[in-house]
Amino acid sequence: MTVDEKYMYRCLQLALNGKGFVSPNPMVGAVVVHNDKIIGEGFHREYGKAHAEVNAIASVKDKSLLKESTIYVSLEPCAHQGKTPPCAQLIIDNQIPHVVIACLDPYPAVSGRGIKMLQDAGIKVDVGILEREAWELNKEFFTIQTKGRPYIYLKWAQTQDGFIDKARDEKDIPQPTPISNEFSKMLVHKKRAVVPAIMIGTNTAIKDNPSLTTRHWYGKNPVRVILDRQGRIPLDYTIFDGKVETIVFTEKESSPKLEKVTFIQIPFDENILENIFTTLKKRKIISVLVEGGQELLQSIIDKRLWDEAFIEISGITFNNGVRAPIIAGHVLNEINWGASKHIHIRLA
Ligand code: AOF
Ligand code: ZN
Repeated sequence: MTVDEKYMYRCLQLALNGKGFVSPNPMVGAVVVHNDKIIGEGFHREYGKAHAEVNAIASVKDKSLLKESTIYVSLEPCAHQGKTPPCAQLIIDNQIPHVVIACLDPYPAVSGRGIKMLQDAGIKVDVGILEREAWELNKEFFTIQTKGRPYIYLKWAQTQDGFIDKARDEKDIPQPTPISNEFSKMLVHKKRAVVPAIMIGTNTAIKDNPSLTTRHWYGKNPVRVILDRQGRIPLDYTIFDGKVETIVFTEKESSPKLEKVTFIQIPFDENILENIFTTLKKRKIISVLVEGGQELLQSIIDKRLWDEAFIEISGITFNNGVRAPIIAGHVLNEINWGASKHIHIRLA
């Protein structure tokens, strides 16, 4: 590990302290180094509040040392007047001669301008230290900025013989046959607790009457996002219990007034997924966990509108039923837990 990487790792570590508090802003950490010694540290603590550089510089006791220091930041210092003044200007004002950055800020008001401001002021700037790690840390923020949609996680459990559900008709509902074991269920709920939204299609909502909460873990419940073109989901179902914020995309002009439920009317045409994701982005939802069903998952896969997928292949067999989605990607991890295999893939 190089010296630059060592300090940049510390920036990433600090940045992580903002997890859960800064979204939809990125998590950012900064470290001020003088003569190979850290003399100041900071991170972006809360949405709308001071940026990492501000906190790091403020924590330096002897400000006269700044003129001989290097500041490490996990994201390009901002060049814009947002909710806070530009960090690049703060660095210039404090006459810090050297800035080391992990990656560029794709935010249109910044993207490269922060670096230019610094360089124009005669400051030495190095970019690209732990770039991949820094991207990974804020992959949701970067995806929103570069692709204009939230970061999409897909998740399903399938049987050994490739089914995600038994063939069920209206009279069987809602009685899904469990495929995951209790432990996997807990892991799914853990995942739910760290995403701002969870999404399912109409069939899943009708057949399973799910609650989409984090009850097997702890933490806040994500916003429920449901597709219901014709308003077929019964109003006494759990998703309408008024306990968790719920967004229903529908084609119907008029919908009932329900507590914590927002009906959004959109055309169910070939651009429906893009429209939904744009709407969620506008609502500051930076990532979505899509849990089913087959149709919704497959259409997201076919349109390459996903980023990561978590697939559990359990030991049981169904012989027939609803076929699991077909997906291909870059395998990040594959692990066996008891009778289940868990595969984690990323869009290639
Ligand atoms: C930095 N350091 O610690 C962070 C940055 O509304 P504002 O003023 O908080 O600006 C938000 C934008 O600033 C955000 O979208 C991202 O581009 C950048 N975040 N920049 O120099 C930081 N958190
Ligand atoms: Zn800033």
